Amino acid sequence: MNKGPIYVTQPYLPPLQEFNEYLQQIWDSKIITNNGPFHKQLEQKLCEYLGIRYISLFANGTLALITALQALKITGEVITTPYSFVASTHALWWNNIKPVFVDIEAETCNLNPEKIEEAITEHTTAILPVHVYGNPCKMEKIKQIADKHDLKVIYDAAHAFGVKLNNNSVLNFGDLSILSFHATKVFNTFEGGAIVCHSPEMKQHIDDLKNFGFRSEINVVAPGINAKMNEVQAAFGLLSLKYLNEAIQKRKLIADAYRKALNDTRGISFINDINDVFHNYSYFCIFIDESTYGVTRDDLYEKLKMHNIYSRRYFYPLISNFSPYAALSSANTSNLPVANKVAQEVLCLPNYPSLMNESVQEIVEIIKSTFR
Ligand code: T4K
Repeated sequence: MNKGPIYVTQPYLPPLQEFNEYLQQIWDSKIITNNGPFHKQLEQKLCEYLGIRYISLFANGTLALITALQALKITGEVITTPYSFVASTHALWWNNIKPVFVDIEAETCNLNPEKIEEAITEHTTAILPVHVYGNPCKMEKIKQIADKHDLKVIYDAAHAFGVKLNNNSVLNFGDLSILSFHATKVFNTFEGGAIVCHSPEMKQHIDDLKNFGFRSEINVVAPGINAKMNEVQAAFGLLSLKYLNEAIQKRKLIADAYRKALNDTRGISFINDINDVFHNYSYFCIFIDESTYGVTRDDLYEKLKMHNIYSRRYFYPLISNFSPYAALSSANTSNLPVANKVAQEVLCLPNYPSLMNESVQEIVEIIKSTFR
């Protein structure tokens, strides 16, 4: 029935004609990077759109994360989740920081605040939680723990663009939050990312760090890196922003359709919308209980593939099970029972604005007919 392959996601691409107009301006000005006019405009527009005060644009989310840790001078040990994209933990390694994995809660797949305190040692300096699939972490509880133990909190909000709790951006919590604008994200600039902070001084410091530490032509104030977003990326972001609400609405309709259709399928569960949260529907994942569904997650993944449908197992394997980290004591399966179980059960289904209703129905039919 479907003509071509269906991937877990496809980037939202605004009309090319309109992008050409931005490109023309770049060609005219010949400013293609280094805090040009589109870069400045995008920072301003994102602050307005997201309901935040300060943002620094980056070449990608991973460099934003690495730089956020530098900006706060984080050292020693950092408590984090094994249930994320590898970049969350790699950023610690690149800063010579030891990751300490703490288990997740099954309901949201986020770091379980109840498990954080027992992992704190004299070397702990920060907590790095992830708003997995854009579902907000228990931020108040995490703040209480961080304040009590004098720890910094850096949120990996790569999935949480536009997500709000009680009408307040999740990016307003924690010391810093990072975003990813990768092609696979709700809002993309091809590649891209950002750090969100809460003071002009911190914004200045982050801007220094992402541009070699240059404050002026003859003054280097910090050992910075080159992590800047360029003008073509920023222009694309400005244009995409105009279409974003519509794109999120389409994702919501698809998530609703999956939930409605799969609600009564035994052995299949999913995360419902959370009260008081404005969601961005960045991922739609199901969890397969093999004992009830009668088929393993991996068998369903393969079956979908046979139909040219490429779901993804985000996040399997756990970061803690990858070779660079597997020898850490906190990576032990007995320390992470929930994360290990969820990683075996999860399957992210295609959800993106241009996904056809017929494709959603086909995916649902395959899932239902695979049940034994
Ligand atoms: N923290 C978290 C929690 C993250 O999830 C990520 C990134 C980061 C930090 C780091 O941010 P960045 O440095 O990436 O800005 C993808 C993305 O590469 C990665 O950005 C993302 N998380 C992760 C969850 O997913 P892959 O290896 O699964 O991507 P890939 O290339 O297999 O793409 C998935 C599907 O998307 C493809 O099957 C087809 C479609 N696709 C992909 C690309 C790149 C397109 O249609 N067009 C495209 O250009 O990692």
